[in-house]
Amino acid sequence: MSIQNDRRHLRYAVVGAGMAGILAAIKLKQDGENFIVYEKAERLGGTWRDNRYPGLTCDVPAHAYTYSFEPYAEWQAYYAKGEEIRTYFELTAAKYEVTPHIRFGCEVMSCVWQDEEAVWLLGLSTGESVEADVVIAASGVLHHPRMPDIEGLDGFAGDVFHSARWQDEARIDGARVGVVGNGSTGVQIITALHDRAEALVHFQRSPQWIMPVPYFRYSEEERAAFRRDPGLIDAIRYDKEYWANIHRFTQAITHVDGPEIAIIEQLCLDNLENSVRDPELKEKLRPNYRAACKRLIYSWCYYDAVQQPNVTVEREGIARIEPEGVRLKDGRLQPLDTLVLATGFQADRFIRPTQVLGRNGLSLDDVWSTRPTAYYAVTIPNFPNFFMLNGPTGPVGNFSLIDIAERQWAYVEQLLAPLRRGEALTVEPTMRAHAGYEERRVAAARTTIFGSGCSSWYLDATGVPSSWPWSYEAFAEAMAAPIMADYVLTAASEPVALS
Ligand code: NA7
Repeated sequence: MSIQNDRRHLRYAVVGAGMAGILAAIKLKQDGENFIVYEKAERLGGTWRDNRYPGLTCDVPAHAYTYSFEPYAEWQAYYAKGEEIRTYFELTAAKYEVTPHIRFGCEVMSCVWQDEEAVWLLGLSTGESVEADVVIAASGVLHHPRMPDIEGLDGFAGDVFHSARWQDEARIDGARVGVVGNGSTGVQIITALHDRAEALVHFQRSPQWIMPVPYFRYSEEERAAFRRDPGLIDAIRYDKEYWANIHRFTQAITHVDGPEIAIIEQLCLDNLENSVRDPELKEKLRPNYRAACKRLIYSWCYYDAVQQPNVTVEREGIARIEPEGVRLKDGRLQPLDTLVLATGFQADRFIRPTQVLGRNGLSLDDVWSTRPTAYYAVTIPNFPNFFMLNGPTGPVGNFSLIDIAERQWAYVEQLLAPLRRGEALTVEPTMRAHAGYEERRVAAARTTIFGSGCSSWYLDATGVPSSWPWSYEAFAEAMAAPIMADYVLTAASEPVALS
């Protein structure tokens, strides 16, 4: 750490060059800070680099899923395609000149806090060890594919792969394609493939509620107007109705007997009742849990897709995979050329498998043995100068994770301020503050719609919803001003007792 102009210049290690890592890099660059972004892959973009399946669409309106400081006139439609989003991040990183700060093909294998020097020692996949005063963990949430444990998977004669590992050479056009899983991914793939495959089978272990949403394309005239006047984009991003919807949505999640969730349930039910003609198919598609318990699926065309003559919804359980297709529990075989596993992700990983050791060698794996947790989703006691963007217990739902990461960055900056001013060496929350936060959070989380009786990646290993359980306004308020009394600032490098 060096002191220049009465201001300490810290060395920052940003882990991950996805949406949140690029955000951190831009902010650090603008502040004239010394930082390196470590990215294990050869390209930036995180989830938007890894996921390339046909139909990939962000279900947050495009102009809201955009950095607030970098409005984008080029979105083609109300909901952006994955490829456009990837391009947006690449253009934005280049424009703000952060791409040269990214070390591609360089995975952070370990982060070990050095008590004496008050620095983080990072072990890299290149074999190097580098020091950093501050670690920004921007490693994403859903990035480790969850492969299903289905007998015979390895023996399938056709192409089989996880949705986040799309194989361009796989047989799709004119082929018999099966998709296992009907989260947002499986649903989007079905809507994109029904007019390409000869036969398409959607294997559903549990049906999903489908929220009908508007979809429209922006015309070239509209995009030209956005280019001329970014205020028009702001009008969409800060549209009162959009934010009223966010408010209503969080009210719905957090008040399971309230009018807002009743409206969502009715919209989903009406969608099913009015869109699906065949009574047998309608019953197959009817969930037996409450809408929004699993992450709500937004789609304007899924029910159309599954009613095409070449599409089959298969609710019968999968007995095993055989070389020629999927054998169902009732003995039938669905013959397939290609099998896509849209079976989700290990949602409890966060920065792991990177080994993170805090004060006195305390391991993050041990701290997270019950469930991943962080004080207000950003910091962890005994892990000084370690900040997470989109970390555990933050809002996950049908929200813009960009907006969430920007608010979290504003929070982090306030915690960094005393370090940057040279008034402190380290900052971390007290154990008492974190324990109190987590106790309140778990109690509230149990009462949310996510805990109303369904399986989903929102639940931790103990069955408790893992996300922010209060309103979005409460999250925005919390991020606007850290409770500094809940933090310990140390001027010395000695380990501190955190009460
Ligand atoms: P999700 O939402 O976790 O969905 C995974 C789907 O895969 C879900 O329908 C699961 O059924 C199904 N699944 C998982 N394992 C199996 C096995 N073994 N057999 C059959 N079916 C299985 O993942 P997505 O990729 O769709 O979406 C992840 C997030 O990405 C999404 O929420 C957005 O934030 C973007 P289940 O419901 O558990 O019965």
